[in-house]
Amino acid sequence: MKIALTIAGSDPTGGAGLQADLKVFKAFNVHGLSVVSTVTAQSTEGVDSLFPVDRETFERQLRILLPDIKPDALKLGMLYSRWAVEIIGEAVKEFSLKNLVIDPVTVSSSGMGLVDAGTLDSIRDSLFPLSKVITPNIYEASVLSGIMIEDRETMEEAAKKLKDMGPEVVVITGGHLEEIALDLYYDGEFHAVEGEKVRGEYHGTGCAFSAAVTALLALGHSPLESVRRAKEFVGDAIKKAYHPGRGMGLLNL
Ligand code: PXL
Repeated sequence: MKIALTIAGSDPTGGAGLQADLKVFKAFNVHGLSVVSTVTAQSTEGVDSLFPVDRETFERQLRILLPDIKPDALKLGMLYSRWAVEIIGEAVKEFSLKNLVIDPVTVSSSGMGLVDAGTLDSIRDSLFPLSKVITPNIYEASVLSGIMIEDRETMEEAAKKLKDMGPEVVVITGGHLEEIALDLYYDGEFHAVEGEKVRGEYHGTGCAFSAAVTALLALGHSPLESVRRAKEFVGDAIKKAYHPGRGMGLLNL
């Protein structure tokens, strides 16, 4: 069985974070490993508070796990702390980890900041060069590239600039231009990855998408095929979404 690792935050609702990632891995019949960076207290109505694990707790999880099991792919979700970035960079090199997918999480869908000062810059500077695929949404891509994305042209400009920072593939998600949900894929050439536009706000779509890309890379698919299939997977999960609480809908993963 292929193996994927998520390094991410815990979301008690099960809609995002490492809980969602593990469900997605399972949906692709990939064994899931998880290392927790931060515990969140949240409901479907929003994130209440964040409790980053301490440095030793974080580092030890990786140091004990990785000599035993080597994942075929891994994804980074919410890291919060800047030191977590250093520890991951060292581990990726030391254990020659391949197929690194980075979801540069910045804020929750409810608007809560999910990164400490400097963490995003550090992810860009030290982890983008080690990565296979990065999956920023339009907001994250704008922050990381310094280019305010307003249309297809600025989206392409930002994708080029992000690719120059080191990843093999840049996927900017959530381009709601006209009636389709357009994701822009760039590996030196542009590919539009289209999906049906579904109205409404769903919790955890970014997590589920990057987890699906990770699972598909672990299974040996090309990055473009992985992104196309991941987009279809998330589209289906949105169509079957449910509302178990008082707030946002959760994907049916
Ligand atoms: O969707 C971003 C995200 C990632 N990880 C965790 C989260 C959220 C959003 O709330 O809670 C743990």
